[in-house]
Amino acid sequence: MLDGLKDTLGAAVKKLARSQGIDEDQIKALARDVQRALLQSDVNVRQVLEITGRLEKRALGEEPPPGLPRRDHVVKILYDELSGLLGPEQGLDIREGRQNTIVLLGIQGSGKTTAASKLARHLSRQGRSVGVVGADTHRPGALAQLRTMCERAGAEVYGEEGARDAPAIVRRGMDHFKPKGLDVVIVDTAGRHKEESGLLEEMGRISEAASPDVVLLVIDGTIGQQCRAQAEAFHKAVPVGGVIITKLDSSAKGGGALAASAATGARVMYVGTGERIDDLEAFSPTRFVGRMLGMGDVQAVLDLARRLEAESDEVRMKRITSGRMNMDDFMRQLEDVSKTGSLRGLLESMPGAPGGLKDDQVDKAEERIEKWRYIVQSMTGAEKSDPDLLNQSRVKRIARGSGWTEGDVKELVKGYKSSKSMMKAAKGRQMQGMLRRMGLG
Ligand SMILES: Nc1nc2c(ncn2[C@@H]2O[C@H](COP(=O)(O)OP(=O)(O)OP(=O)(O)O)[C@@H](O)[C@H]2O)c(=O)[nH]1
Ligand SMILES: [Mg+2]
Repeated sequence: MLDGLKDTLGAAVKKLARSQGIDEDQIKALARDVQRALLQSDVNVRQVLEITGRLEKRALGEEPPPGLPRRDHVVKILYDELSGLLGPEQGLDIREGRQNTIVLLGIQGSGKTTAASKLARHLSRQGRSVGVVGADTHRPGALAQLRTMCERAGAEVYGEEGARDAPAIVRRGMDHFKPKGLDVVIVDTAGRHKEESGLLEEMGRISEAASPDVVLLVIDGTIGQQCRAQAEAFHKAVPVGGVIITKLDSSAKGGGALAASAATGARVMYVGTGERIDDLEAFSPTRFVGRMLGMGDVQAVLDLARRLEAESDEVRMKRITSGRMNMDDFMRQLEDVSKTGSLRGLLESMPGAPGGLKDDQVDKAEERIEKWRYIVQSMTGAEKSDPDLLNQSRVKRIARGSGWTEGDVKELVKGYKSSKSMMKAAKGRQMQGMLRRMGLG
């Protein structure tokens, strides 16, 4: 999959690994190689320039944690930036003990019917019972195609030969499966040409009939960066919870497709990598980038960097006390505190906190940290390092992605901001005392 991108990026990393000291020329050359690789993969020019601009700036400006060779640090920055381009990690959330309904949308030929059966197969392999509703009333033979493919997936198909009213089929299909207590029901829909606004309207009515837990948009990866416009158009009609990008095996433009979808805030959850029923992969941005860079080389670097970064708390503390705390620092502090069980101490040290805290107040605070953890996971790398970026539309996207409300996201931002200014104000000695009380010193 995406061999071109992999070859070019892999070669750039190898070139860097072979070089002796790292100087500005080498970093510039790396940025150029990355630019070329991304553009060839049809990533949008603006995204490419943004990412290579940041790569250069960070590689030249940031000090590696003590002990990490500069060269490895640069590889790690490259890895960070590329994963950031693909958005946060997010899989399909299947709730246990009830039926989960998934509606697949997408234009004609994008790969919906194939994806429906691949997904049915994928989920039944995980031990889940799956039913599929065929609601494509436009394409002759659609139901037969679905039945053939789903037979291989071991999933029952509900369909009505010759019926015309797709939303009504969906309603009856839902009634049919409801008493069976399945784990998942997948609805395959019709895709006509993208210009037809009737398609989007019908999608709305199907979605109403199915009341899905999640709508997945199926996009043909061979269209590259045009994915963005398509994802946006669909999202206006129906809230899209995730994306499946298909045909990544037969396209050099897959990188652009992935990056463009992520840029809309949609999560790429699966990628199709072939015509066979097993050619579906759960998509993980970090794993994907690792593979593109040649995971063998990169994993060791990342492990080392992580270890050294954990050791370089000094660096982090300096950042925090100089008022440059980022969202990761904030969460790390909260997590360290809740891990060491000194949350009570922290809460009691907060200005305005009542003297003796009740247990349920501590429990509430722990719940809140848990909630915030999900919210932070829905932020992009850029948002985490600069939470000032969080405007209304980003807050909305994060709320949608994390499953909490916009109010919850704002509460986190407020908590972060007050903690940031408190940390800045409490420098030096005072800071030490406070950290100790928080279980950090
Ligand atoms: N190479 C490759 N081909 C794929 C992949 N996914 C789907 N296809 C092919 O793309 C074509 C269209 O797939 P379908 O699943 O029928 O697409 P659809 O969206 O259901 O099409 P309509 O129902 O007509 O809108 C078929 O020939 C599939 O075999 C993939 O991941 N890789
Ligand atoms: Mg179809």
